[in-house]
Amino acid sequence: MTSVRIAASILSADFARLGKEIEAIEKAGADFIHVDVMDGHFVPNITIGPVVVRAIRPHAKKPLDVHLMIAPVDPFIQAFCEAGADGISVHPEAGPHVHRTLQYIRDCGRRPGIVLNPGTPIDFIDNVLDLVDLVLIMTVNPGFGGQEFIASQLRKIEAAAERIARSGRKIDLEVDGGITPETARRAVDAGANILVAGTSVFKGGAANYAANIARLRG
Ligand code: S6P
Ligand code: MG
Repeated sequence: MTSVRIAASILSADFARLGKEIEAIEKAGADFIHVDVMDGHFVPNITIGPVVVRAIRPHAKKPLDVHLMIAPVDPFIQAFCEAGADGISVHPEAGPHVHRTLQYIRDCGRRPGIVLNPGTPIDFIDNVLDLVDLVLIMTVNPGFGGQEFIASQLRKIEAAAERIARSGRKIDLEVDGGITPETARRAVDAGANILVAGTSVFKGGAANYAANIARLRG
């Protein structure tokens, strides 16, 4: 499982010291910095906006993997692009024209991603696979860190992996929610190559980050 890449979700970092936390988690081996953007409307929590992405940008050497859980999403894409997001992932339920939204992210020079909630059918990726660099399968209902992995989504990860392989395009398959060393292995066995983890990487303070990440790599 050594080739799996880890996207550290700063939702579980110390928000009073975000810059330092990002530097520490990168030093510990994180491959991406995952930024969870929530609006209290699309999901039942409020987190951060473009000004925070702009503020953390200079502290991150690794790509900022921005997960937008906001609706409507379209009016904010440009702001996140300008703030320094490298990848921007959107939910198909977050606007009326997900195809157009993904095209717009590409036109901004960013990596477009499509995200499926646990209740969203796999078929939602079929007509946009030619547009995306990333498929993100949620293994919790988004809104909060520290939730339990929903094992029924393993079949969806497998289905996404098959469809990505059939597309012939190089598309990353990311999994987000409830990732522990045990669920990491199951997600990777199902076909994931990027794991988002918050609780399990930031636990115990900076002295433990490298070991936490190493345990997820298996
Ligand atoms: C989960 C959240 C996710 C996160 C999360 C993962 O509600 O919306 O998008 O990336 O931070 O956290 P954890 O604690 O499950 O690893
Ligand atoms: Mg996320």
